[in-house]
Amino acid sequence: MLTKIVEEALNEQIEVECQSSYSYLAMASWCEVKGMEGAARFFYKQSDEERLHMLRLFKYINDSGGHALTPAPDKVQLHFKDIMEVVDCFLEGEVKVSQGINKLVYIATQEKDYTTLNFLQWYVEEQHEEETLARSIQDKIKLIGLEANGLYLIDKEMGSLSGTANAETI
Ligand code: OFO
Repeated sequence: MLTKIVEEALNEQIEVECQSSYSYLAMASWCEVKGMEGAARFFYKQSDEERLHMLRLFKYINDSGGHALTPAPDKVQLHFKDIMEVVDCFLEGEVKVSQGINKLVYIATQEKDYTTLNFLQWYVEEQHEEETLARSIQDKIKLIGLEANGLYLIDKEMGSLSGTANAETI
């Protein structure tokens, strides 16, 4: 059984994951219209994953006697200067999600809710992987540069990342 405090905190995280899903959808669309099909595939997949992270929280809250609340996302950034800005925003988004997860872990600890703490471990690991991924893409873009050939390589690289990542289910 969840305490009200934990339930509210989990619902706040639903909002964060939902917001990420919409942000990445906008990034995917921007990449697609710029002809970067590989990067678009990458962000469509990231967007889907964030939705699954949100649904995982829905299921957990409802199965634990709480009520998962469907969020209304805020407006997201639709236009970007270049692919570097997109990836910078991606990393920023992941850092924000990690902060939310860390806050949740803190609250669950304060509330002595060990079941929720256990549930959150998956998110802790996931966030570590996602931040690492975003930083590695940032590093590669810096290395390759944004000239014509560079853009082609970055797109190819990001497309291959979307193909190799594990499929997730809730
Ligand atoms: Fe769910 O935010 Fe990253 O993966």
